[in-house]
Amino acid sequence: MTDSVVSGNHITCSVSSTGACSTQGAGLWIYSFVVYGTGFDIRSSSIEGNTAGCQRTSTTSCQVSGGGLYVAGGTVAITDSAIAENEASSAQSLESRGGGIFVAGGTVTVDNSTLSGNVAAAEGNRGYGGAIYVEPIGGVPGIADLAYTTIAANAADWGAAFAVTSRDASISVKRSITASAAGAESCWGMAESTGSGGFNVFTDTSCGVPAAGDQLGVDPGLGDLADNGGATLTHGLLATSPAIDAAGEAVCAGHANLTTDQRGFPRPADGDGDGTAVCDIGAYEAEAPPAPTPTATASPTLTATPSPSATPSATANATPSWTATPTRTASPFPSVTPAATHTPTRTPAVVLTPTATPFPAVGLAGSRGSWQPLLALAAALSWALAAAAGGVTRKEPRR
Ligand SMILES: [Ca+2]
Repeated sequence: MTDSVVSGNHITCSVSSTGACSTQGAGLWIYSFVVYGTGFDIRSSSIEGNTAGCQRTSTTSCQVSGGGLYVAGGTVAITDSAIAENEASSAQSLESRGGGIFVAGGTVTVDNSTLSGNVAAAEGNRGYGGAIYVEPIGGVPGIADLAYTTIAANAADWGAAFAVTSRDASISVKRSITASAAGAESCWGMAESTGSGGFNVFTDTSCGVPAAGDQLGVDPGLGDLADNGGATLTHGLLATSPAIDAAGEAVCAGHANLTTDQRGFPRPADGDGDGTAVCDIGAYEAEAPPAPTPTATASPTLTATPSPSATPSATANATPSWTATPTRTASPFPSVTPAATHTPTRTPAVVLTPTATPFPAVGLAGSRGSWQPLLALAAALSWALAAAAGGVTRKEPRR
């Protein structure tokens, strides 16, 4: 089934006698296609707004299974499609299971698709698996395996997104978004189911053992279910979504390599604009942000930017190199010229023996006898003074 729409169908049952009443697959009921050696493909199609319910009398057991799609064995592949706003519910039903898809044995693979707004609800809180419910049948395990899929805004009494009933039933998701209302548990019965194949965004922690790349308890940043291009409805990713470029691979490996998203837009794209195109988690690939358009700016006023002052580079405290201690050169001692021994030659003192020099006779009349000694004394005195001054050479007196 390709490029098709299955929408607005409704089934119900009503019995007035004792017995069971069951409704299955309001949109599609697919029975064991593997028997005929092939699977059943749903591609680029929408299964929307189908409802399964029942009318029950007081003595009737009523079960409602698969609002959008009921799979009984075989292999079903869903690609590039939307399964939205289907419902398995009735106020009177004993049990409602699989608002979007009910898998009763067999394998359903889902790629590049959106499961949104599907509901499983029943009287007495017995609605299970808002988007998908899986159980085995007749010894045939039931398997749902999802990749690059967005599961959002589904609701149920147990397992807003997924519910399984036994070890022979499993739901695994990888590189997908599972987002439920605040406080709701997305998964029920999956503690023993593999659950995560990695690189998922979950709004809570109910979906089994986490794997590498999982983001748990995280708001995936989804837009409303809308026509974002392509043939089917999708949840766009807000610019702040943690799913953008977070799938951990540049080749988007679902059950086959996916070169476009659910809408047909190329994937991967460089949604975070870091220069590397990585696949986004979920069915929607955010486009690369537009390159900033340079706006003409008025010629900038040049402000003198002070040149940065050079940060002084830490100089290592130079350890002063030891200056060579000057080699003492033997200072030549001044040669001492031995002082000439002065041997004073004593000039023998001349011993003067004053001799009375006879004064010339002075003829003085009258008083010759009284002037004589006085004149001699004066002459001796005069000579002695001249000798003391050195100016007189005295003649050695004759002997
Ligand atoms: Ca991307």
